[in-house]
Amino acid sequence: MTDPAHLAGPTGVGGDVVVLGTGAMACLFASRLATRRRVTLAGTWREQVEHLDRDGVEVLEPDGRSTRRRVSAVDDPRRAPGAALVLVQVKAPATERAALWARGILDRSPAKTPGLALSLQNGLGNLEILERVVGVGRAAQGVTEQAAHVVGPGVVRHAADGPTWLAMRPETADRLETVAELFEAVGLPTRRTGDARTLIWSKLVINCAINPLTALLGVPNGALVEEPRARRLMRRAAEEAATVARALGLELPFPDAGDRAEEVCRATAGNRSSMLQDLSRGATTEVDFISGAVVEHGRRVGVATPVNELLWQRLSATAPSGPVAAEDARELETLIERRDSEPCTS
Ligand code: KPL
Repeated sequence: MTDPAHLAGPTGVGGDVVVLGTGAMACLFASRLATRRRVTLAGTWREQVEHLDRDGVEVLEPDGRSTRRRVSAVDDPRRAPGAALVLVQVKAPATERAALWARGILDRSPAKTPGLALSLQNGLGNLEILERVVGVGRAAQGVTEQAAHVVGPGVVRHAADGPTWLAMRPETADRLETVAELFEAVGLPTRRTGDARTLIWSKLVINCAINPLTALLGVPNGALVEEPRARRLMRRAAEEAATVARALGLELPFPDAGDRAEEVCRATAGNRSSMLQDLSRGATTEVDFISGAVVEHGRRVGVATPVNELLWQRLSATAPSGPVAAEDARELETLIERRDSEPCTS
């Protein structure tokens, strides 16, 4: 296999990597990249950072194998070493802060060419923040169909393998191609697209359908297709978001948003969604950047999004009250009550 470092030099975007974030996705990407590169994870979750720095990151793979790889980890991202490639894998509410950290890391990089801060996050608005803080020529967007969750300090279960998509915009395409080759070389299947907005909305349609419902019901992704009422709400959330995307002039890469959401549920059946993981550990969720973003864009283009509105209101203390259908609200409450009387342990 060719070594992508030859394309950018050992100090370029094919060289050392800093991953901002220490959650499941950050650990998964760090573990893969550590087979070829020096990787530092930087985050503020102190217990996780201590384990990662001392014991490395352990990934339990879908086929039952497990790997443990050495990484460095720092609990103050301002002390992360300079690097020309920064993966931004913090939760959306932390992007503003992470963008400042990313700028410092890129500025400290020994590389002669400009580096890249690549967002691999869920939700709307992350790229715009990165562009503002690190500059358009150093900000890039990807989304990933990998699915993983944390099972213990420093240990991640890789629940499903899927492609990572990179938006090849003219400002960054040359360096992002090096990143794509690096990802492929370390076993992260990678696809390229020209359209960052469509890419982000394609993932948003899925996240607004799966994440809030799995979080509220405390179930793994696959459970949503097994319960008819949950399945109906999930499909409607996805369809509302797809209608908003179309009203914004975007052409989504799947004909039916509900079917696509079901497909992702089945492909990632055993995974605990990122929002369920956040809610379980008492962390702020991304619901404002997922359901909230769908509702707000829907308002701007005159598309009603009552199911997203309901999920947003149920999960966010700051969601403004808007119209929701009483029947949907009753159905959701019934599902939640059932969860409370039959707690799910998976
Ligand atoms: O992106 C995800 C997430 O959990 O954030 C999905 C695709 C729903 C996989 O769990």
